[in-house]
Amino acid sequence: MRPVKRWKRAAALVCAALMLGACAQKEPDAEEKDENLIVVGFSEVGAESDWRVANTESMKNTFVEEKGYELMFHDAKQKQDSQIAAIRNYILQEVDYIVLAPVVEVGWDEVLMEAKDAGIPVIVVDRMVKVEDDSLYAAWVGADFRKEGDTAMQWLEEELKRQGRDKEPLYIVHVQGTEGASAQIGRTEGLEAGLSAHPNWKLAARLSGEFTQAKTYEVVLELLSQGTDVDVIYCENDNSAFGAIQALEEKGVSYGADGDVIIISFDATRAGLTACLEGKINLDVECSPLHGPRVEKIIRQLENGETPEKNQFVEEGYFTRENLTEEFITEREY
Ligand code: GZL
Repeated sequence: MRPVKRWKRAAALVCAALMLGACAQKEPDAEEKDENLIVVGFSEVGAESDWRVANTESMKNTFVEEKGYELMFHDAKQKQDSQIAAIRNYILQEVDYIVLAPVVEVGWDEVLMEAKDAGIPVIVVDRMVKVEDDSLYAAWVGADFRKEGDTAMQWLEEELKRQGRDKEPLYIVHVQGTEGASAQIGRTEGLEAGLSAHPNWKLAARLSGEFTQAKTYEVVLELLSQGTDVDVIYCENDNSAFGAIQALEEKGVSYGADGDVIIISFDATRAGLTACLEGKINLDVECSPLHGPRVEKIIRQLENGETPEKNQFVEEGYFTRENLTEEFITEREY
């Protein structure tokens, strides 16, 4: 483990507090910390969704002092500039590892080169980074977002056959997540492939829900007020699905497993699965946020001088009312 210079980190901490404001969370006096701890600097996207909160919790529950870690955490409030500043702060403080959950895929080459020049390995988690030189990060772990979209299209095709609606025109409203995020890119690609494969499926509207309930409620309510034909609302995460449902209910439009409008969602958080069990969401495609242990495994490999697998995809399923029970939902970790 790299010798961590406490006095330099303390000085950098003062700079960081000025630069990043209250976002930079730091444990009490570093002097009390055990010199042998592995210091991990984690740059998180924000707290925009239930999924993101669970992802943060997984990281904080993993990198604890009892397991030999000191975690430095920064919430970027979905701003890439803020993430870049946090990474520079971690470099100043000479952390042992940087973990980055990138808000979008591009714009990381320069700061990741600075980390590389400082000899600090970077592990990318959840969304991906697109960089010229993939030696700028040691490993990535996350979901196959295109596959998630394909899973949703496969299910929709089968569901329409089951309902005897597979030959009719079908109007799909697409609510996208944060533009440029891997989850948005992959899930959008899945829908676009589905639209290309089914000439009777029509894109009624493409809206930006930014992965949040509030924004999705606003844009879907506006669309419904225009009298647009809607048969399916394809929401790129659960919080967007909750916003769409809020708008549908306000307009008195029936939806879900027993209604007119089919709701497709992603993440399969506990709240999303509860809505699915209640018949409010027709399909919820799983996207695990529990990356803490997966990132720790990568760090342990690096500590042991091993080379972790570069891109590590997590296996995922999907849920409908038919394959859910209250007990199952209660027992899930998120
Ligand atoms: C997916 C993750 C997305 C979730 C959203 O891995 O990047 O960001 O689907 C979250 O809930 O905001």
